[in-house]
Amino acid sequence: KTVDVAVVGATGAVGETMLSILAERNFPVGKVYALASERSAGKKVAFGNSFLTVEDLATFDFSKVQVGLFSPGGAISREFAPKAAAAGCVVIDNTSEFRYDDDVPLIVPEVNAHAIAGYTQRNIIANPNCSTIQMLVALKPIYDAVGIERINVATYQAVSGSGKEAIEELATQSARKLNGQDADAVVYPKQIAFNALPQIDVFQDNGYTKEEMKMVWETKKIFEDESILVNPTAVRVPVFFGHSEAVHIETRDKITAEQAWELFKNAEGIEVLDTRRDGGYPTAVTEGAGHDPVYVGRIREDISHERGLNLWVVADNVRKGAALNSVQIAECLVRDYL
Ligand code: 2RA
Repeated sequence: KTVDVAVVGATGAVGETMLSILAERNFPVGKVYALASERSAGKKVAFGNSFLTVEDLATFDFSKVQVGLFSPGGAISREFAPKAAAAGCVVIDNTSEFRYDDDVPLIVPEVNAHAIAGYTQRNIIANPNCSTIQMLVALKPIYDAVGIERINVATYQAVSGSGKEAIEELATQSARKLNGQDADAVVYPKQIAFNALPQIDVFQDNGYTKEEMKMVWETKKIFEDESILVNPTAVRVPVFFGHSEAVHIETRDKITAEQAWELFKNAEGIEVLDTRRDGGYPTAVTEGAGHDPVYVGRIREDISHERGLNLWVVADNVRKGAALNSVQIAECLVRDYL
């Protein structure tokens, strides 16, 4: 069985990666349409060994496709996802626009694929935030085995999470600074080259940023557990691709590092890199960029808490954090529901 697919936001970092992953994974596409703004219509984007001509989203007839992979920015999804859904296209949306609606499933296939069944309510499925996805893929086996009462997490997020302009800003700013020149901070509030910014997205009244609160809200929804306590600090670092996270959890029942290691080794979507030797852990540059698994290392019992466990979690934020997770949701949808 094949399905016709539209990729919305096809010229963006995530949209381009969605197209390449659809081709890489031999997704059963009949026709695939690359959609973007009128300004981008006519451009060519790669799809496997061929090219697609970008079409104008505003005039596209969504009754022509069964699945829409959206990553066009929140405002565009807000306007066009309901229209596509009404035309019979099942929308898998990568923006935060619909994630917190009770009648929209929020899916990490390795964690809660069963919840995809709820897509029939609005014909919309939401893709979680990249920093949430990699953390919950890593925590799922622990959560199922011994329960998790509390999560403290500090993230070290690549600039590609902010899109192509941010990638360009890091490169240009770094070169200018190395040349002793000034470099304006445009995408970010402050210089990102050779720096670390403890702000991703806007500040909330409680002093957390929206990126941090997304990790709180989405963890509770995806684990279907309103009691779990989540305390994030999200930091932007001068890395191009790959988010890293220092995760400290308090489990309900005691688990040793060895027991956790075994759970990770046998868990879907996880690769363990943890030798306790020089370089024996995953990093954004080596394992993060361009890879699909969620990598787990630095597994160790918390010396300050009897049921504490510490992890270092790395994943490609554009692939598993957005495009791949969306395509995996589409694969489950086509296999089990369409
Ligand atoms: C970021 N998680 O990293 C956000 C959106 N991709 O900027």
